[in-house]
Amino acid sequence: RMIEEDLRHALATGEGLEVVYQPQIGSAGAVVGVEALARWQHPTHGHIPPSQFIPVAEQTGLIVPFGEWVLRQACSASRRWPDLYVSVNLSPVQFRVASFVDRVVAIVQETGCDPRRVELEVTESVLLDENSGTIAALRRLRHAGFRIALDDFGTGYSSLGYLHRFEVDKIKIDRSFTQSLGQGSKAAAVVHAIVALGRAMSLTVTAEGVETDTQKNFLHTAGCNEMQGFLFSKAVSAEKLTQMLSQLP
Ligand code: G
Ligand code: G
Ligand code: MN
Ligand code: NA
Repeated sequence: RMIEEDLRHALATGEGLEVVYQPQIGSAGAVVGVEALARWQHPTHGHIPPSQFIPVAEQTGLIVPFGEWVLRQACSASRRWPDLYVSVNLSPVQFRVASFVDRVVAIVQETGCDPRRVELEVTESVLLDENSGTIAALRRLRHAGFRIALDDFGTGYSSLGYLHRFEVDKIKIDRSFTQSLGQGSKAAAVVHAIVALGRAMSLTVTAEGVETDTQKNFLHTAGCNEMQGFLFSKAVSAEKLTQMLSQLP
């Protein structure tokens, strides 16, 4: 696999890899956090999206050093934004490493980052991996101060059974629901149900993929706590984000 060798090289040298940050907006309209998203500029193929290289990294185990690299970058960068939290995506594969929790804790310590400002995003598939020690790992991370967000909520198996067994702080409504708003009543019903569930369980509810004012207004009225999407900003470099924040009133 060419892409594997090239990714290994990129990781060893840092060449072509970057972490960008997409703002998350609170209900009062202020930026409250950012999601760290990996970018890879390949020397000959150009931009390769995460949807292509993350699966390769997962199959080859490279996701373990890659995930640690992203976390370290995000923690270091976030020291410039002390009022914001930073969210980092975790792959289920990272949870299979026995020392995973210790390594995550070591990275926040090394970078001088407060774990209470770090949110770890996991997908529903992570929670289905019942025998892997994942549940114990999530509990330990939470006790170490990290917040846990359930990403792509509603697209996986959506067994609601795990919500009372796993301690999570936030659910992120998948952008497929956001983007179906205004196309009939079903998406609206799903969003209302997720917000009600989140409120009943004292979870923060974030909507992803917000692109229009109509979607924003609907989500705001529905009681969604946070929003993220191109309407507010795409993911930008750490430098650009620092500049954007300094220009806000
Ligand atoms: O912008 P976007 O194309 O960046 O991201 C697509 C998907 O790739 C995201 O939904 C996210 O789940 C995944 N992704 C992006 N960056 C990372 C990362 O650093 N680690 C993991 N595990 N997934 C990531
Ligand atoms: O972690 P995850 O699946 O949720 O990552 C977010 C992904 O969604 C990234 O690929 C990011 O570029 C993308 N994204 C963020 N905001 C929007 C948006 O408003 N519209 C669309 N179509 N994609 C978005
Ligand atoms: Mn995410
Ligand atoms: Na998502």
